[in-house]
Amino acid sequence: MDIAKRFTGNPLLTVKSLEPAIEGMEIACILNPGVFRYRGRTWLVLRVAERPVQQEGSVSFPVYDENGRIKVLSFGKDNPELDASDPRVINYRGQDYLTTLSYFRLVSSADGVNFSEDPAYPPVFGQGPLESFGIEDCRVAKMEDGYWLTFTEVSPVAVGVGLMHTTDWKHFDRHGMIFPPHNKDCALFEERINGKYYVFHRPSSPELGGNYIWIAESPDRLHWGNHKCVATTRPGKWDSVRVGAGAPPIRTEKGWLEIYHGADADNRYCLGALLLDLDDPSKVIARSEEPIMEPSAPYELEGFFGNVVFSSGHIVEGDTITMYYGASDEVICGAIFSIREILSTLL
Ligand code: MAN
Repeated sequence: MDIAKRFTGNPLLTVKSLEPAIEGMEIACILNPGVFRYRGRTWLVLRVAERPVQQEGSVSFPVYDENGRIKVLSFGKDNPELDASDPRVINYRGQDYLTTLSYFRLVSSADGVNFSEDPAYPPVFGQGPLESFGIEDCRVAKMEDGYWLTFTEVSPVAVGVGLMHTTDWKHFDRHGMIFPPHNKDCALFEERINGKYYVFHRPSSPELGGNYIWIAESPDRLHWGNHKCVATTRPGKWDSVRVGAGAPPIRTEKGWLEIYHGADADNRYCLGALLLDLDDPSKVIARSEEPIMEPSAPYELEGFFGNVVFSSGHIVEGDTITMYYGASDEVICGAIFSIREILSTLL
């Protein structure tokens, strides 16, 4: 049952809401934000995806070269060695490329609905060879020593998880790749449990296993071990092909509540919930049988990559989760959930 109360003003941000940050490009999508409170305002770390205005008959997209400069690659659509059947990724002669280059933009709001950009907080771009196809889908964990960002790093050799730390959102300490390929959907717990840091992550094991949610622990957030699988895909269900964690989990009386995404073979992305033991979050207490949110609004059904609701951030106040989510891989929307109501679907 879909129990999300969508904002009436959805979508809150579209490709028209910002100017492109890379010269000569247009914004193709704004999606999957990390969310946090800072200086009395609600902030979103947007994933902005840019590419050149597309010409008839070819597909062109930007990448960083070895000197960190943007270069544009272009392939003719009639080229028999090109597979451009997915709007997000193409394959040419066995090599995968992304059709857009993603980076992060910060916007903030006093009312949680109207967001604007402040030039004092410039965009954050990928750096170095492991981010030459961009950075994506940031999760923000607010901890006692500042904000910790986990995000996807993409390059010709890997899709993996990167880590950054900031206290002022102007200077970032980059800690490199914490989970090597293939891995994404990484969400830190915002507090330690029995002295240890915890994280959800999503390795992919194509031969044996699949795209499952794992948990790991660490003494310092840089070195992770004691990995355990907490949620697999479920044949015949809405989360039959891919599952991945969303925002940092929420501490509730009943356990850690994690809203995760699940996709089926048609690439339809819905949201469900996991409830995990407060003292040992590798123990799953309950899991949604049915989605708590599924694509239904027009902006969730049609877009750059339709039939997608994808969450990587929210604000929690008492019983209320205010979630900001990516719809159709193209726009940013808002929705409200009640924690009590989610728990009642689980227990
Ligand atoms: C998938 C999608 C894309 C993303 C790539 C690389 O294909 O999630 O949006 O760019 O993976 O992470």
